[in-house]
Amino acid sequence: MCDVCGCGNHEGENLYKVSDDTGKRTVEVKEKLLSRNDAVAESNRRHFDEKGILAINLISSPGSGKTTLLERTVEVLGKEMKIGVLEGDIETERDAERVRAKGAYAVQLTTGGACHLEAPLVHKGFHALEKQMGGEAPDILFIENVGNLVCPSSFYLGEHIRVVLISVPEGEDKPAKYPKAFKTSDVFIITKADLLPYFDFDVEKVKEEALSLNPRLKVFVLSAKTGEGLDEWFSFLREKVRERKA
Ligand SMILES: Nc1nc2c(ncn2[C@@H]2O[C@H](COP(=O)(O)OP(=O)(O)OP(=O)(O)O)[C@@H](O)[C@H]2O)c(=O)[nH]1
Ligand SMILES: [Mg+2]
Ligand SMILES: [Zn+2]
Ligand SMILES: [Zn+2]
Repeated sequence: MCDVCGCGNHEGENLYKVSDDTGKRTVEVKEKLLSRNDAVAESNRRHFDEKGILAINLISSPGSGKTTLLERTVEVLGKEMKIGVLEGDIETERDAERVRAKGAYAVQLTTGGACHLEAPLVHKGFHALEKQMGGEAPDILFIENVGNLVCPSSFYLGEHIRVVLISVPEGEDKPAKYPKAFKTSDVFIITKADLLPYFDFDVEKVKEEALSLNPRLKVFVLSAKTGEGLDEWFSFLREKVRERKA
């Protein structure tokens, strides 16, 4: 369960509905949890660096199109390089099965209730993936986080690149409402661009809002359905893989 948003509600104690006094303790507990996560994340990062792996953490609300984008990515880049995927979900193997069907190596991580991935689970998953790959390492490791635009932003997993995705039907007001996901990411992808004619979604306005939160963001606008914008995404990934190997 999650001690960041308080959704875990451990033994009836909602961590955010507390008095000032208990609040102080809550902050300490949170800091301890996060620093333990970060220590394992750093060790994940060393694993990735030693093996020349580019690790990418994908964060979005449920249904924004993370797995669909991975399916398209594996179809194309899977012919040029080895792609591994860690699929984070609360339950089911469905997303791992989907990307495996496209030719990726994939391990499903089920959190059994938690709304985000944490570094120790990713560490376990990474070693399971290595085993699946017969001891080889992928060129790119995608980590698809649990569908949630809030809590995953607080947990560094050891990734080199963090990607936040918003799909057109979700609405153009999302960056300012979920600022942490945007402030901590390197890439912002607007997905389902094929639906722009049917929604009031001003791409320029959304880009501007996201960039005002984080000017470092590299922005892509794409559709996994029509293929629009995918080439730019693939070129970006190829370039990053080259940099990592160099
Ligand atoms: N029109 C349109 N639909 C899309 C696009 N990408 C994904 N979808 C649809 O959106 C739905 C959800 O897509 P997923 O890829 O499963 O979303 P997800 O982010 O992986 O969802 P969770 O893993 O549950 O968080 C599916 O019905 C997809 O077919 C797109 O570019 N255009
Ligand atoms: Mg998915
Ligand atoms: Zn949570
Ligand atoms: Zn290890």
